[in-house]
Order: sequence, then structure tokens, then C-alpha cells
Amino acid sequence: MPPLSRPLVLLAALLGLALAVPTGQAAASTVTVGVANYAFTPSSVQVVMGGTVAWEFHGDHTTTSNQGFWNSGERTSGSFVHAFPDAGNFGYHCMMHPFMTGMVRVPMRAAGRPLAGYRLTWSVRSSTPASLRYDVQYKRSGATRWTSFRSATAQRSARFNPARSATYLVRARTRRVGGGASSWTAALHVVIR
Ligand SMILES: [Cu+2]
Repeated sequence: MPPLSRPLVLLAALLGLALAVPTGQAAASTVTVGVANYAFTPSSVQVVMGGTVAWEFHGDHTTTSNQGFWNSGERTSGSFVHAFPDAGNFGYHCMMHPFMTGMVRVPMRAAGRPLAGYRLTWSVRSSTPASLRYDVQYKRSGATRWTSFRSATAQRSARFNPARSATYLVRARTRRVGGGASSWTAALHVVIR
């Protein structure tokens, strides 16, 4: 390698690293979780709406949603794949070893601009099944109380453009009709001008 190219390689490596940090933190479309040694590894994962989680079994366990969204049943090998089209934080456990717990985080989305408002999306399904509904809340940054934006709605996205200029936090969760709800997503920050 010519000596002058070396700083360039270093620079490229540094730039690559800088670019890799946000990419690494962003939600992936497919994530693999190991089920072995009485643990889910990693125990908390994030996927984009519409992404999938594949649990790979090594030993006798289950992956079981805390709210009945999915249940692999007992498995000793192979993988169990589940899709996550809806926003929420979905806790789960192993039925045989309740101390084995995990979380799948599925963020909601906001697309838009401060002056034009945003389209919030909390599900990427093409239709909402009768068994599912969504809750969406917002609050101004610094406010203590959340305000309902949509409650038990079958809507999967909506425009968000409040009259008052502020930074707003928005969050969503998915509920099973007649059953439990996921935990709320992490708050998404949107600036309205
Ligand atoms: Cu187990």
C-alpha cells in the first residue's frame, strides 16, 4: 500500500465508524435472539414495524408473549419466527422458566416537518384485525400528563399537527381486544412550528 493512502484508509475507517453508530442503533428488520443457558440473548431487541424476530432454540424453552401476542410452545432446537407489524414494547418470557424474560421494542414512526406537521404511523398492517386495537398518546415536552390522541382505534396512522408550537412526545401501544396491551413505545420527539 502506498504510504499516502494510509491516512485515507484511517479516515475512511473513522467515517465508517461514525456512520455505523447511528445505523447500529437504528431498528433492524430482522433480529435473532438466542435461547440457551436459561437466557434470551440479547434480552432486549429493537425491530422496525414489519420486522421479524427469530428465536433460535438450544435447550428446552418457550418464547411466550406476556400479553398473548405469540407463543412458540415448547421447543428444544430450530427457530421460531414472529413478525411485528405493530408498534409497542412487547415483553415475553419462557413458560418453563419464568425468570427468563425478554423484550421486543417496535418504535412508531413520524414523517413530516415542523411547519407542516407529521404523519404518525403505529402499524404497517394493510388492515387491522378485529382482535387488535391501538392507543396513541402525546404531550408537550416538559408536561407531566399524557393526552390521548387515539384510544382503542383501528386506525394505523394519522396526521399530527397541533396548533401550538412546541416539541411534542408521542407514544403508542398495541392491545388485544379482551386481552392485555403491550407496554408503550419509547417516546418519539416531534417539533411543531
Ligand atoms: Cu426456559
